[in-house]
Amino acid sequence: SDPEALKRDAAAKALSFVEDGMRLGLGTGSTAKHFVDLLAERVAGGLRVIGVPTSEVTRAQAERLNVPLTTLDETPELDLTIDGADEIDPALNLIKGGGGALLREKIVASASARMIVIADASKQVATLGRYPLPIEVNLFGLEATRRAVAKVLDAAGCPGPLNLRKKADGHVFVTDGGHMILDAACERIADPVALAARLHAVPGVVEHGLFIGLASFAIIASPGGAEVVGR
Ligand code: DER
Repeated sequence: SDPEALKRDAAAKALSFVEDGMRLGLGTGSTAKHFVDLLAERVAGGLRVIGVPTSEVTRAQAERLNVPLTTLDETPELDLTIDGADEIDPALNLIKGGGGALLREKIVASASARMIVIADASKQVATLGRYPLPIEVNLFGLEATRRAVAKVLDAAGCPGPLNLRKKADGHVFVTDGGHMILDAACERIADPVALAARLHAVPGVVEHGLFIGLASFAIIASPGGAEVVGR
């Protein structure tokens, strides 16, 4: 079946884990979009939930669909975050950030008791890294940060290149948080845990797309149906 149908299947299965009264993290991306669509239908039917959106795009969608929203300041502890991923390895470590929302996504996932990843089977990999690793960086001293990040990536065996993300119109992409994103071509990341720590140690790096130990389980959709994949 077509990829959108698979994404919708995974989103529908994730909805079965949502209970009345839950405080939810609302993910970003095309798969999470299906989840918010389906959640809104349940809210219209009387389901009582509140959600913290992980991006301005998801906020706008939720507002348009009348999904009640809150902020992480008002609701610092969430019950469940549902979000997509660009890559999922067997330990449920993720690469995220293809949609540029990784900073709020990681903050919201970290504030949640559980995080469910929803994806079609194309996201499952044996080793992370074929998908370019997004690294969110502060504008101040961008070139110095870029050099420092390049050194860390070299040491981790990522050959590069390290590209500043641009929008379709050629202008530099700026995140909801006002930062820029460097996308690192690694091919394969032998030790995601070590790379995650080394990137955080670089001043100027705000966040990166390696989500280590945050996903509780994944819901993977394939033509045979959506199945739960544990850690
Ligand atoms: O940008 C993100 O982090 C998205 O969640 C991404 O990881 C998955 O987006 P997709 O569901 O559109 O593939």
